[in-house]
Formats: sequence, C-alpha cells, structure tokens
Amino acid sequence: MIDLRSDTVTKPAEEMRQAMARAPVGDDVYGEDPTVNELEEKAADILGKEAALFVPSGTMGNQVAVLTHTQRGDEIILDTNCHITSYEVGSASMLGGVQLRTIPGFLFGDTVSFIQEAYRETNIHFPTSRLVCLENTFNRGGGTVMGVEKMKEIYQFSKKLQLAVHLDGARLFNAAIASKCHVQEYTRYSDSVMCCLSKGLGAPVGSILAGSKKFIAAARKYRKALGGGMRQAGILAAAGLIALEMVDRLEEDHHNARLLGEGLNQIKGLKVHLEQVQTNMVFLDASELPMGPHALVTEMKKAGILASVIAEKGQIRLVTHKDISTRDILHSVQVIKDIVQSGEVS
Ligand code: TLP
Repeated sequence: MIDLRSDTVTKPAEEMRQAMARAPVGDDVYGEDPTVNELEEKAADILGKEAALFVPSGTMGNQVAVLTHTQRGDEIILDTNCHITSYEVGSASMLGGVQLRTIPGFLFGDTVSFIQEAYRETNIHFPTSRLVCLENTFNRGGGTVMGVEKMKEIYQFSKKLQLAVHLDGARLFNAAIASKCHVQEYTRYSDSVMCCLSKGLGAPVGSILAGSKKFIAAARKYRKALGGGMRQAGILAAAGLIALEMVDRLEEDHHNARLLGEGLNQIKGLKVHLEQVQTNMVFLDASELPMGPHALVTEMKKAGILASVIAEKGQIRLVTHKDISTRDILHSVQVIKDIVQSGEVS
C-alpha cells in the first residue's frame, strides 16, 4: 500500500526501534525518567523555550495549552478551519469550558485586523479575550506556511492587547524547512508551542509542548489531569530524541509533494492549487470530476493507494512522508491518471 492519508502513518525505523528497546527509564510522574528528561531538555533547547513537556499526542498538547492559558468562560480567537476547531472533538469547550471565537480566513487573511475586531473590551457582558491560537503549517489550509514577519506582527499586536499566543506547530519543522529558517524564528513569536514528533519526523507516538518554566509547571498538572502522566515513557521519548534529528529529511517530503501536485494537476478533470503546495500536503480538487472524490478514492484504494477525502470541500488530501519514495509518487500519478481516464470512457 502507498499510504498518502497522512504523515501520522509513518512507522518507526529499525534504528528508532533499537533506541526504544535500549532506553533507560524511570517513573516520569515522579520526574525520574532520564530519557523523557533528556527529550524535554533537548526539545526546549531546539525550540528556544525555557522548558518543555512530553505529551502523548498533538491534541493533548494543544488542549493542555488551552487549559493552561485560560479560565472557564474565556474566549479564544482562532481560525474556523484550524485543527483545534475542526479535529479535536470540541475538547476546548468540553474540557476547558472556553468559548471559541472562530474566524473564517483568519490565518490566510489580515490576521491582525481580525484580532482587533474580535478582541473584547472589558465589559460585564463579555467573555474575556485571552488567547490567540495560530497553526503553522496550516493543515486545512493545504499545509501552507505562515511567514515569520506575519507571526511577528500578530505576536506584537496580541501582546499590546495582553493576549497570549499559542502556536499549533504540529508541523512547525516543515514550516521552518520550507522557509529555510531556524524553528526559533517562529517560536520566539509565541508564548507556547506544540510540535509533533509522530508525523514527518517518524516517531510512533508523542508531541512536545514548550513555553516558560512557569507555564510548563502548570501544564504538567493539566497533563496529569488528562491522564497523560505516562510512567516509564522513556521508551517513547527515545523515539522522540531520534525524531528531532530527522528534521532535514522533511525537505524530501516537500520535494515529493511538489512532484505529486504537478503530476496530478496535469490530469484532465483534476485541479491542484500549486501555490498552496508549500510543504508535504497536496489538496486535490476533484469536485469537477464526473466520478467525484469518493469514488476516485475508492478506486485508488483498490489499486493500492490510500488518500483522505475532505468531504465538505470536495477535495482529496494526499500527504507525503518518510515511508513514501519518489518512485511511489510517480507510480501514484500514473495510477490516478489511469483511473480518471477510464472513468471518462465508461
Ligand atoms: N492531524 C491529523 C488529523 O487529526 C487530521 C492529520 O492527519 O493531519 N495539529 C495539527 C495541525 C494536526 O494536523 C494534528 C494532526 C494535530 C494537531 C493533532 O495531532 P495528534 O494526531 O497527535 O493528536
């Protein structure tokens, strides 16, 4: 199978499995797992933050951040299409009791003006505007990158309004590689950042939440409250340590995504907005195709290629990652072309 559904499907390489097997461990809830401690220190260092926390998933990292930054009844300003709004089961309201001020086009548009409009003055009737959440790369935005200058403007403006800024950087290393800058260029413009180790970096499990020492100390309690105190988690952290060495390999995924996007865009009936293929995602518009996106994905599966349908957009998402070669990409383009063309004939 050529699995292009997500970069979450990557399997740990042999070297990673060996490191996991050998990892020194202890009880992390007591702060005694040496491998987790090493990972947290190393991640904080790379991300340019005072401290970091190892969490089981990106979703938990984002939700621990929301819980730590806010109080019940507070309001968060964020994009209608961001992961926290779209794919985290409503947990910001379920667990944190916060109100989401979702803004269509928030991340693509003039974000500073949107914040200005959404911000609530002090008034007995209003919720307290507390937090801005950004996402870089922006998943439902096609894996697009927000530039450093824009993040800087957003951060500086948010600080004037005393709003905290959390960055969902599940794929922040992809953003940094695509913009040819160090990841700290981005993280300096957020109060907290979540990065996933389990996507293009290839770890089987795990994400990092980073911020100030005070923030991470509070976050550690929320992680425990959510059941994320993982005891001998060094076995997982060992994979994370290797994942952090894998950042440069993301370039290859970006190259493959470009190749895939360009190949698919040449197939009659399919459309790829190539300007949005900036990292490891390709969003394929199959809405004009007579067979439609669902049937195309079903036929692709029969031919050994997996992809996801973003139903409400009539799009198909294909994500490149370490277990996909350039050969797989060329093969996939040919197979999809054959399916589309045979669909035209029948
Ligand atoms: N995204 C997954 C799905 O949940 C949609 C994917 O296949 O892309 N932030 C962003 C921007 C993400 O894309 C994801 C995962 C997360 C957070 C959550 O990470 P996990 O899956 O570790 O909870």
